[in-house]
Amino acid sequence: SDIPRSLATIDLSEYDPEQSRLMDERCIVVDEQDRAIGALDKKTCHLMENINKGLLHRAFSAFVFRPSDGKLLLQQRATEKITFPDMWTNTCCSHPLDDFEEEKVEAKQHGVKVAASRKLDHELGIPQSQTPLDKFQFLTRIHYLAPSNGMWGEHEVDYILFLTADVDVTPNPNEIRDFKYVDKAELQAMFDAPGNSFTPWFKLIARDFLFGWWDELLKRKSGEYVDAKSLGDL
Ligand code: DMA
Ligand code: MN
Repeated sequence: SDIPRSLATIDLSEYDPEQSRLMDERCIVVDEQDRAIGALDKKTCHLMENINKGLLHRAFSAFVFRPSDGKLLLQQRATEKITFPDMWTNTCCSHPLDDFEEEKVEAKQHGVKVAASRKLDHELGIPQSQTPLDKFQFLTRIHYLAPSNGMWGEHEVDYILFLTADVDVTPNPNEIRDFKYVDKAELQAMFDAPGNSFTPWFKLIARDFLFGWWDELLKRKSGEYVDAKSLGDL
């Protein structure tokens, strides 16, 4: 399938200026087989009106685990975020960008790993020296669609990446309201408690994959997690 011919846009003057600026980033537009077919700004890619015409882009979801106790680092998205504000979610999500040649490299999921390292630094202040590309484990990629608030939503091929590493977190307040490390029981308690809201992709990944993979990870002292039914879900 091709990029739809006429696409909607919107005025962002009512939103946070920094988050509005980031809407100019250029996402990689893909077809249902995750073949890159072009590039469009993040704003265009995240309007439901365009998503409903089939517009789809490439993304990653990174999960950082602490080696000492196997706890997962969660973040709560900032109120300033235009999509899914204030929701709890996995360590870091974003997009490999068409703006950077390296982030378009598909071999060994190089591009999404480069993007993950860049955004772990940007959102959580984690120095890139603590997130070397060869430490990321690619688990699988999932195709999902989820509306957010108002006119906004997500429609992505999302690459799931695990990283077991000690990291120093210095949150960027424009991106992140809060963060915490949780074990499986603590995460389950958060899901069960009234009043917490979670991003739809995090709920989906937790339900279908995370708890099983997490058990596997805890069994392997080395943190060297391999395999997964890679690419099975497209
Ligand atoms: C988008 O995340 C990616 C996924 C997997 C939902 P995001 O909204 O946090 O992206 P960004 O931080 O670039 O706004
Ligand atoms: Mn997206």
